[in-house]
Amino acid sequence: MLNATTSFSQALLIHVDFKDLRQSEDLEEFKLLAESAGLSICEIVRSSRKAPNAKYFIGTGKLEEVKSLLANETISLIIFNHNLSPAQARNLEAVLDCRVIDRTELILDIFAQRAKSFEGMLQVELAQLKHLATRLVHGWTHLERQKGGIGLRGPGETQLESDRRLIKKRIATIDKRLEKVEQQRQQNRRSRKNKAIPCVALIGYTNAGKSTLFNRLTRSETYVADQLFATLDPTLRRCYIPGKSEIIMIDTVGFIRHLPPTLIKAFKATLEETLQADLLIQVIDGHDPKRHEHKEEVMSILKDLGADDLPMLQVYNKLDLMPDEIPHIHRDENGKPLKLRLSSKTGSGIDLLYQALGELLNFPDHHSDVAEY
Ligand SMILES: Nc1nc2c(ncn2[C@@H]2O[C@H](COP(=O)(O)OP(=O)(O)OP(=O)(O)O)[C@@H](O)[C@H]2O)c(=O)[nH]1
Ligand SMILES: [Mg+2]
Repeated sequence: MLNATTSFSQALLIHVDFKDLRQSEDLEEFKLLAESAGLSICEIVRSSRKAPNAKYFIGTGKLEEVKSLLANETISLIIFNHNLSPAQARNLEAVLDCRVIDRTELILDIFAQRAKSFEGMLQVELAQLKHLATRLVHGWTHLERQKGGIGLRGPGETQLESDRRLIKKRIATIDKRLEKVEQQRQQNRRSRKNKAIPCVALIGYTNAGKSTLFNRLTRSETYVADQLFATLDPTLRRCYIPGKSEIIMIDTVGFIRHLPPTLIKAFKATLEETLQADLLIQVIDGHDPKRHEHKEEVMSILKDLGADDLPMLQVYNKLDLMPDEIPHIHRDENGKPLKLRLSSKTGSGIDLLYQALGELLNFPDHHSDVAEY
């Protein structure tokens, strides 16, 4: 697998604010992403623009600033908090003489470091290759245009063509392997459906606390960390709702603003697991000032996946950080649980979550179960 960001690389981050807020990214999140990739942040260069510069993304003044920082510090990697066009990335590397990666590549790199399952590793490699392929295709057509047609192909071009062929071949191999894994997954899903055990999937923005809640509910020890994309592979466990019945809980990869489309596509198979769930629990970091934006981002990704009409319970997590709030179920006009406040860390409010799950999954009441024994 490709790895752009080797551990402890000294990185220079470039963050551009745009007038149009929809185009803007979050600087704090960018820093956390770089740290989650194991990088140490050496410098941050900020700029604000109306629109990206076509050639270098940033303006020539900023480019000079970056150049002088490179001359004075040991920086081995430059990262943009935006996606660069293939031409911009090439121009920047040529003029700065330093490795330049963009937001998509940074996220892909974190995924590459985290992937543990066979399927996860294949999916990340597929996304990386597809990202690489777009760059090569652009480079190739660009060269082709310059050279002007048949009989004039130079050695560089031939190299690009054979690289493209190799990438295509590898993509086809991975596709085939993933297909097999997917068949296995469907088989497992069918047998679960036959047993009629309800499935509940935890979804939400990265770092919201999904795995912490998962561990509490299933008494397991899935990796939890104050890092973005701590979880990559979906994890399934059985879990008992006290006094009621058994369910299957699924912990999933976190979502992020402007998730690279190549990644969404690559993880579609995994996320389809989520689409088969009987209920989604959207975990929201109730303490995060950006929680509303994050919630909207999650909803828009769900919509893209065709999962926005699944029944959903919103769980506002990290209640322990909000001393004025108490665990509470918020219901809709029909009395159906809609939102819930709790703390996965301390466990306060978990009893309310069990209650809400029992109601939403239409489990018979606790007492009728007990009476049978
Ligand atoms: N104070 C507090 N911290 C919490 C709570 N739940 C989770 N955390 C912390 O939030 C951070 C992220 O938790 P995770 O459970 O890894 O979050 P996640 O949603 O699974 O994150 P990804 O797998 O990266 O998408 C960790 O440092 C947790 O200890 C909570 O209820 N209260
Ligand atoms: Mg997690």
